[in-house]
Amino acid sequence: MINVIGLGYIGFPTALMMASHGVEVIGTDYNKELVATLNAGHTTFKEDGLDELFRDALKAGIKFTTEYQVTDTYIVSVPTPYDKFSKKVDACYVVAAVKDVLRVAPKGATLVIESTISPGTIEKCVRPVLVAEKREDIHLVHAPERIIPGNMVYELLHNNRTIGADDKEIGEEVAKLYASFCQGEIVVTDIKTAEMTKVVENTFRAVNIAFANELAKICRHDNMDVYEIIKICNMHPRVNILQPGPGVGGHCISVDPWFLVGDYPSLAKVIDESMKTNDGMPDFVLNRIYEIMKETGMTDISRVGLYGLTYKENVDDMRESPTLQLLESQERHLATGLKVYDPFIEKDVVKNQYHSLDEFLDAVDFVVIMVKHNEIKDNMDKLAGKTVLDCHNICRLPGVYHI
Ligand code: SAJ
Repeated sequence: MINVIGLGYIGFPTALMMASHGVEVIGTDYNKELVATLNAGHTTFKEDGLDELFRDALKAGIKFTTEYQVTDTYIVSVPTPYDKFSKKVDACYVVAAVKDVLRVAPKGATLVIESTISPGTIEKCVRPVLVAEKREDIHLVHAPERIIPGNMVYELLHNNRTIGADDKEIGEEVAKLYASFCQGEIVVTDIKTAEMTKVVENTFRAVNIAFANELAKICRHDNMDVYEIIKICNMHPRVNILQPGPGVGGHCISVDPWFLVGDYPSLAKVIDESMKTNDGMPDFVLNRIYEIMKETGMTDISRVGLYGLTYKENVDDMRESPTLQLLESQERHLATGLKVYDPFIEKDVVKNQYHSLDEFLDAVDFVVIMVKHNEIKDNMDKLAGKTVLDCHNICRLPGVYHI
């Protein structure tokens, strides 16, 4: 039996996937409300194919509880925030979960950590717990998750995986467990390499997004069309530039690269500058709003609306979202009034938030497309006659502004 600890964005789908592929799974989370929601048959976030997977896993007998189980394999997938000042990973949730597991884990059990951690975290923060508790019989493994919100179920099935272990044989056993559902290649390596690969993957993407964002700024400065330039450059066989945008959100690409900056401040220069470039994008958009209002003679900020609150399209996840960053920046400039709407966010989370596209559009003359949800792509004609700042180059109406 596998005990999955932490039933959030990663632990929950992973537990479901294993259960629906014949593995006996019990999911544990200390959040009573979350466990009650799952036990009542409801998922806690939206994701393509997740409800079907949940039904299959329930049929297969998956259970959810707040209790840690006595078993031979644990998978820990709890959040790893970072300290905003030091930029270092904060492994407190991982350490707390490991301590809880050690209370019940039998001799020789395997403890797999899926949470993203910076290289050396297991050595520095987790192993000392085992030593202090005299539990060096426990086998440590790191199996960093790799799935992308919006396509999690597909990617769980198809992505290649990395398993880092002290003991190759234990690594192979865990690889076999993941192979119960994973159709990709599973590489077994050591723990520190696995930790590093995960952070490097997200850093690669962050640096490349920063490059696209920097190009957008250069092109704006000299009135060049960044999208046309990227399109042409990408026709070169060895060039593949990503797309500029209003900023980088989510709990990975906007966070993990900071771990490298925090741990290697004098070495991680390109990474540091890239992260600052991406973090500066919401302010850049705010400035574009100001420029466009000046150009069009608009003076009433309450007639300006931000479309989208989530960190990217077609998900309901708002963690580190560029829109939230922009609204915070607006407040820091002692201004208020921007209207906001997102079809995926039903609760009121910010001021001046709308819950119907039509009502939102009636209330504004200037729309800033912050997120390219399918809803706005399918309703582009409704933006006709309005001032539009399209941060994703999806709107083909005449006179549209870009970042
Ligand atoms: N973005 C751009 N321009 C682009 C692509 C993305 O501005 O060309 C922005 C998005 O709008 C979003 C942010 O970047 O705000 C990140 O979005 P994303 O879709 O690139 O990635 P995430 O954060 O949803 O998921 C990433 C994935 N990592 C990589 O692609 C290397 C996923 O595979 C990881 O599992 C996940 O991080 C994680 O948990 O680490």
